[in-house]
Amino acid sequence: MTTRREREQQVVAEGRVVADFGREFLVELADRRQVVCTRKGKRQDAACGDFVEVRLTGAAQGSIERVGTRRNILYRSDQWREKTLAANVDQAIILLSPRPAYSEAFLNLSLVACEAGGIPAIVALNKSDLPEHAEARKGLEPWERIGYTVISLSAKFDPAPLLPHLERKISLLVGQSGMGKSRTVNALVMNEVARVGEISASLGVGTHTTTFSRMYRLDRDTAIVDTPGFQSFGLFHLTERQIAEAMPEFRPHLGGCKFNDCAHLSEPGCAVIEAATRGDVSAARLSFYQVLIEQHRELHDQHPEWTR
Ligand SMILES: Nc1nc2c(ncn2[C@@H]2O[C@H](COP(=O)(O)OP(=O)(O)OP(=O)(O)O)[C@@H](O)[C@H]2O)c(=O)[nH]1
Ligand SMILES: [Mg+2]
Ligand SMILES: [Zn+2]
Repeated sequence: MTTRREREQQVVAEGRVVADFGREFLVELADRRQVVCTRKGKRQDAACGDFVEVRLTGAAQGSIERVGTRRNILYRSDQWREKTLAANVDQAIILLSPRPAYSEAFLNLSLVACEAGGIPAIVALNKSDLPEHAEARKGLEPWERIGYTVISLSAKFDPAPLLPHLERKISLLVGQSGMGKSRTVNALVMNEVARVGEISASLGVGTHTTTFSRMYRLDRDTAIVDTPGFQSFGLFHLTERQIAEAMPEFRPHLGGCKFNDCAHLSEPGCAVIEAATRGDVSAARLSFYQVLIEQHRELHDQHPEWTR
């Protein structure tokens, strides 16, 4: 326990969380000094990217006293809990690879999560050095038609195509395990990564598959956030309407349904379903949406306390 006098003598500083180890956070202060912080009390509510107020308790130690208001936040989730991926980012880069093959469901889910969170997303197909890349790239044409930017890169041999999309932004790398997120970060920021290896070793965290979110600065106003690979996004907090609005190609049709509360499942006079019949909305995306809504309803039936 610290006495009141000791606490009063401790310095309070502003900083930004640059790594979220779960129980501990790495906070970068204005003078670029990095301090390992605990979160005061039992709450673990700070996220990578958060602006925080830190009470310094030692040369390289502190405790997070306050978490600033967030511009946006993205969650990763499994069946049991939600964890934060990062907060206050400018865009998300959904990183895919032909081997292991990316999942279309994952791509669609991450795009919905980003749209609903107000985070612009681009799609990047990694491992362009692999022979399977060309076909995988063709498979992404439906997303390009919706209006998403799709680029190709090889984290191993040629990460350059990513560079113009990173400039003066904080980009969040999102993707399933093995897509090459860490390799991409490595290709962009060699030296820093070596340092993080040391930090993870000292915290007993493995260095292979990524287990925490970590922000790397490329220059003064450009940074990239590596995140742990995961399979799904928590969309339980969204309403059905928000999910439909998170499908950009649905938007022009949403006002045209016969019923005001149309969920676009099988209602008569549904403008979204009609658009799919004409081929203006892809059948695969409509079907993804409909399955998502059905799962959403099942979950909400189990949890009537959630809003729908
Ligand atoms: N051929 C080839 N292999 C790559 C490329 N990028 C990454 N890899 C390999 O793919 C594997 C997974 O890469 P990681 O960077 O660890 O993948 P990750 O997305 O960070 O995975 P998690 O941390 O588990 O989420 C490694 O063996 C990489 O060397 C690439 O451009 N070409
Ligand atoms: Mg990784
Ligand atoms: Zn409808």
